[in-house]
Amino acid sequence: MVGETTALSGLKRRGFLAGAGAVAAGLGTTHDAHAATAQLAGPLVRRDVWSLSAPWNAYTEAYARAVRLMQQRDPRDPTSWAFQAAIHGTFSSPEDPTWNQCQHQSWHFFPWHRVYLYYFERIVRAAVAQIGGPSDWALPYWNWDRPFPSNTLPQAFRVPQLPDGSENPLYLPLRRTDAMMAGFQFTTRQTSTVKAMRTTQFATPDGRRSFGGGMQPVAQFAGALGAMEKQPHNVIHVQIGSRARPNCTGGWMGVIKCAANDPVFFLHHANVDRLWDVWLAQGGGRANPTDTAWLNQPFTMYDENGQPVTLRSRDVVDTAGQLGVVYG
Ligand SMILES: [Cu+2]
Repeated sequence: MVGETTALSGLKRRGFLAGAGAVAAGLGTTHDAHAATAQLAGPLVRRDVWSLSAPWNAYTEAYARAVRLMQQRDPRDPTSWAFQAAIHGTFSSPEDPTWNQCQHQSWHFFPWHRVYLYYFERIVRAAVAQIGGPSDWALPYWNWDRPFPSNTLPQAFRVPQLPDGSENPLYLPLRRTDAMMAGFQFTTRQTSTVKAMRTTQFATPDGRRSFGGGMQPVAQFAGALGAMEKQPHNVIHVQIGSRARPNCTGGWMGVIKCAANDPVFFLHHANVDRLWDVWLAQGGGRANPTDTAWLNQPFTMYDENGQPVTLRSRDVVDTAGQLGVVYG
């Protein structure tokens, strides 16, 4: 099974990182999902987008060019922009069975989005390699919960052109308000993670007083929201793209079935993913669920070769050790 294979390669990767070049030969026998990162000397660093020069630097420009390349691919190609966005959510039909898979309002919210980001990032990195961008490209994150300018939409998403004068695919004038594109500042009330960070249970049966949501079976909208998903995750989605206007004309971010079409979605979610690690690091009894219903839940995505790959929540609980990704 693909799931078993990828889980195993995660373990082998740890051995590889421990320093044995000899293990590299073994990688050929596993699914190559982890092989590309294993070739790098160290973990991939997801950087704070506001710590990079704005609007353009090697990472944001490579992202823009990779997004353009992915947008040019056939929408039925799993590595295309349209397909990747549809895995999260789409109104398009006929529906591919791997579309509309995003997990919200349950304890699967964090692991599902982690697996989704991880394979999306691999697909982008492969596209970045194709256009000659940095080989250590990793998804930048947008930490909106910091003073100006961090609390504004990153500039690479607000300028209409790339350095060479071509159209910038990160620029979406339909984002909710002109103010958003002109540097609207989120208030600390909107971005605060304090309430979510105070929770000590990852999951509770009905999601109340939980960090990560209710103990529900997989469903795109299960109904039991965790504290972090509610605030600031949802608040920021709706602020960038209004929920009120029909057909996502107020910006994609406000409607789940359109949200992942906006390239800023992935920087927003990288920060939400980072906050899972921050929450755990606070200690005080905070821990991931030990229930097998959570640990063994499989999520299927596509890798950079367009091949289906499955990871379980238990395969992604350690971002550095299992995925080779760290937050800088
Ligand atoms: Cu989201």
